[in-house]
Amino acid sequence: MNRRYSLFASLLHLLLLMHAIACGGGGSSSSPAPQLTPELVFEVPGVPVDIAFTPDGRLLIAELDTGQVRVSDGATLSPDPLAILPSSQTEGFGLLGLAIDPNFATNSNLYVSFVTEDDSAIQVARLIVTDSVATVDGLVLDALPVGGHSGGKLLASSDGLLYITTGDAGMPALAKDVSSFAGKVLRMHPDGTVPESNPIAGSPIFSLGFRNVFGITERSSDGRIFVSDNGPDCDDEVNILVSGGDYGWEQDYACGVVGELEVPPIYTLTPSTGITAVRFYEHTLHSALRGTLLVADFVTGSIRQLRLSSGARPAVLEEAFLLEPGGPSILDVEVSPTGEIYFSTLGAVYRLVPAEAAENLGSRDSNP
Ligand SMILES: [Ca+2]
Ligand SMILES: [Ca+2]
Repeated sequence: MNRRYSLFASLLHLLLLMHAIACGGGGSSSSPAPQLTPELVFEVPGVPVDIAFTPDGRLLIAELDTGQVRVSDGATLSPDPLAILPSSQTEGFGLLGLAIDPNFATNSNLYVSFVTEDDSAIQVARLIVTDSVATVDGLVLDALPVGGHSGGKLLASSDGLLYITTGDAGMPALAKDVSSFAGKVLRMHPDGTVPESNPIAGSPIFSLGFRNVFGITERSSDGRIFVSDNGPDCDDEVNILVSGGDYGWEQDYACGVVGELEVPPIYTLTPSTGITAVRFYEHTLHSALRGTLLVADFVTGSIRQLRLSSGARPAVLEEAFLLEPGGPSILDVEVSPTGEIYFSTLGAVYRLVPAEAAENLGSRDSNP
């Protein structure tokens, strides 16, 4: 347990320190009584840093510390991994992210990102998943920079392209440097070639000026992509992703200041809480949530729900807590094909269930 909790120690330490010294608030959250409550689905032996559903309802789990891609039917965890990536054993490195191809039903493609065993780089690989095993089919990208901020989150978008987030590798000056892949969102064809429509000819770079992007999600209603970025002691951000956009992180960054040529965030949190996941909820199961952006964080263990306006420059219309602060640190949030909200923590996977049903279950248990 100590090892598990120490894996994110540097991030946590920084953010807790910040909390202690911070004054001034972030968003003006309203906090209606939560209608959904967490229910433990299963514990995970490693650190489930990223989770993803296949269209047929399997839940895949990337374990940061073991390099294993695990599989679940959404209720129990299989003891046998789908794959073990040759990834770093250094604390905090390892298997960083995974994403399911939107055409998974026909091509069975899974994408993963991981720090290599010698800690020299991050690789993005394409795998083919069968019932019980996933095998590497090729490399999408190699030689991405490694550091304290490594990003490594993936989005296989409905446009058929793969978006890859990086961190600034601890060197803020690289975030706007187009000769480096640090501090960027990259975009590739899944076969490892660079899309001709990328903003810089021949380069995987799609947008720049990021510190450490852990959250990336697509709004299926209009295909727009949103990313979070983690600020230092200020300015955790949610951003809409635009081709060639500059998101402002740089050496000597000034809190709250957006340069004239930079893309302004649509939402910020100061003091920052370490946003780990953003996910659009577009299913009909929980109709009150439909169209909202779920924003989860590491420090307070909360999930916010933001209702955004449509269009190229969305604004936050409403904000509330779906899951109040005070729970375990959240690493990822996903929506199952049946519309249930799942999230992973440092050692488990939970799902949100109607609070009323949970209470009824509780009272039934206490009155056998
Ligand atoms: Ca995920
Ligand atoms: Ca920014």
